[in-house]
Amino acid sequence: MAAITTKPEFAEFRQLFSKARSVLVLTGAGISAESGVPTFRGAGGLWRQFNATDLATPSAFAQSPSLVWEFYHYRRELVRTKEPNKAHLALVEAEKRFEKEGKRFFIITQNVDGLHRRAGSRNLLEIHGNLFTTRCTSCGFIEENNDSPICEALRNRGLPNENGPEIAVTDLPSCRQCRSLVRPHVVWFGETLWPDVLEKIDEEINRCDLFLVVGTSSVVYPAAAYASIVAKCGIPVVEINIETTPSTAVSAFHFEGAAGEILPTLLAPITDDI
Ligand code: BJW
Ligand code: ZN
Repeated sequence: MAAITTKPEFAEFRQLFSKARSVLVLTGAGISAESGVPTFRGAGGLWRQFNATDLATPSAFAQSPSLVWEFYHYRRELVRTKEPNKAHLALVEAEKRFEKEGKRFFIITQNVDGLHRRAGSRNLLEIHGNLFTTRCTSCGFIEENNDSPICEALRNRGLPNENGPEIAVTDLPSCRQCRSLVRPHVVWFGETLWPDVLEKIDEEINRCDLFLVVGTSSVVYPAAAYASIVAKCGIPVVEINIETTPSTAVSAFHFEGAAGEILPTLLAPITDDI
């Protein structure tokens, strides 16, 4: 990690970080990549012959709830086998330290994998929902569901290279209250984020004085707009990614590399070098 600490931007970032009273972090799929969770637009973004983003839509679910449930069942089972990585843990450590010092540290994640929560982050908003929560398509009942498999009909299904017959809707996960079909409680393309979530995002954006953007391609709205909104208010934006993205242009610093390698050094206790 000598490479990053010798960069002039590193020392400049550490100055900003030492003065920050309210750090906001936006994370995307890239932060979980080192845990072995595929990103959306990377090589792992294909499931069977489908783009993950084509299945994360209300129309895909309307057309084939069976197919979409197989896809989400596959991802639930995959994520269960994965652990938070050094990037998730560096954020947890930073949050604890900030709290002790009476400062704010808050994470907005687009990820539905629950790894931030499992790592121990508490000041956290999962803006696209969570793989382990369901919502009834009829009565709207929402509940956490960690069953494995989520229903008998999905046992041994969802494999990326094995198509099976359609599962009848009545055999798919159903609501405890009204027996109707449930869906993953996540935000699909074309759906709006939940009003309470949007309100909380606004609040956090308005109060932050340093904004970190980690492992997101910054192409999916509304999250894609946050870096430029924050930058327009004169708040420094710092991007950590293995590639440049639309957020790079508005970032004061872009640290190129894997989040699990960069974040632990970037967010290490400030007394180490100041
Ligand atoms: C690493 C790394 C390592 C790898 N270390 N980095 C304005 C303009 C144009 C369109 C729209 C607009 N407003 C809304 C829209 C429509 C749409 C949208 O944004 N479309 C764009 C694609 C153009 N947005 C919506 O529909 C949203 N709804 C909405 O805004 O409602 C109002 C409205 C609707 C319609 C029109 C106008 C207004 C809802 C978006 C919901 C997104 N849902 C998903 C699925 C969630 C459930 C699930 O997981 O199944 O969310 S799609 C998918 O993309 C998922 C992700 O959270 C999201 C973002 O992806 P992310 O996290 O950035 O992943 P990747 O794969 O794209 O990038 C990974 C990055 O990591 C890369 O940069 C790598 O380099 C990097 N990386 N390894 C650091 N080790
Ligand atoms: Zn119901």
